[in-house]
Amino acid sequence: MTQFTFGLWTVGWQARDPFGDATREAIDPVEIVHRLAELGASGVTFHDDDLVPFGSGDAEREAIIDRFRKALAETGLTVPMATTNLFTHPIFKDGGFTSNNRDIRRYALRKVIRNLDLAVSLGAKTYVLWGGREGSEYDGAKDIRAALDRYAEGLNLLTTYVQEQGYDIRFAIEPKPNEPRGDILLPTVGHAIAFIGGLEHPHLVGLNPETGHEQMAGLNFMHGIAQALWHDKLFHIDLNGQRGIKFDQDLVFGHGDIVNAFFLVDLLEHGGPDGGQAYHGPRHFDYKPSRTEDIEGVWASAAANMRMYSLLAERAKAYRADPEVQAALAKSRVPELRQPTLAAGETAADLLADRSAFEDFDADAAAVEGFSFVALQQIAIEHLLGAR
Ligand code: GLT
Ligand code: MN
Ligand code: MN
Ligand code: MN
Repeated sequence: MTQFTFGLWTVGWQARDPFGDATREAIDPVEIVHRLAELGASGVTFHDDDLVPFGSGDAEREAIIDRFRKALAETGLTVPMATTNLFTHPIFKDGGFTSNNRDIRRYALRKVIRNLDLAVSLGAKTYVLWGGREGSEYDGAKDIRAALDRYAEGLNLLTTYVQEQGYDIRFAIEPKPNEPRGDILLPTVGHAIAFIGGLEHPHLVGLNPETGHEQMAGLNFMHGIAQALWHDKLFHIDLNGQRGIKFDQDLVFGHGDIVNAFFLVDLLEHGGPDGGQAYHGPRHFDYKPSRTEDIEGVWASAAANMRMYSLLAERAKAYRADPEVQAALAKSRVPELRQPTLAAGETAADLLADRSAFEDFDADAAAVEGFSFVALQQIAIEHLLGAR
């Protein structure tokens, strides 16, 4: 069974935006747990402040956590991931790990560790870091190299801490190009992967890419996920929908670029060795029920995410199983790319000695043949539309 998970902050979003007030009441996290379980989700994720309101005292915090644990036990919902809110409180207006103010950086680290301890006690295996406020509006206001030093310092502290504690948890950086900051540090999957390579414990740090965040930068989300898999860095995933380069829409999964969503699901479900799953973690939806929706619309939109994923998985399965698709893939030479360009043991000298590769190679003749990519795409779209 596919594991579907949702953040408390997704269905719980009250739809306050920069131009308008909330259109919905807050929902008790305990109710969210029960409703998600009824809808068929297997897990729930949260920011510290989604569960325990900022500024709650220790006794209050314990009481809230106890109620939450009880709801989890009653429903069987798991907590595979948790994260920290380092963006809502005004203290974080210039960031958490990379604020110019050192005291704020120290406070941010403490806030993360406090919720990390809770996350581990609830069984979470992934701890997400979305640095939405880590960035700037003004190029002269932030020393970017120093900020990256501080970002790395924070992650190095956390990876050392979890090893000292013997925790079985890894960190996942969530890139985003902009919003709420004018420019956010580690803006894309590629930037984050490069950054991880410079950390002290890179094996404990991977990615939590979000569909809309890559698409806001005009990038191909499926390509980003494929590269994260190639680096063994797809620790978690935030699925949602986005229509083009504009503000972060957080639509239902598949309600944005559905063709890219189809190929993404195909990759996750069939991109592994022997056509199996390429990613085994939770299919986590980080969407926002649109501001126009009432509470009924909230639960309908939550169900829509799971339904979209399941429908796309069904369509991808039919696509993979279709002999015409296999023939079209072969005609387009898609499987041929898996064949190494050099023969086993072949050296540069051998390649240079191979006259058939160059001197006797008829480039003009080889250029005539087309790749039939359009025909392949047409079959894929017909499967996506249920026309095959
Ligand atoms: C916030 C952000 C999301 C992140 C969440 C994790 S918070 O809602 O817009 O994309 O995944 O901090
Ligand atoms: Mn988003
Ligand atoms: Mn978001
Ligand atoms: Mn997200």
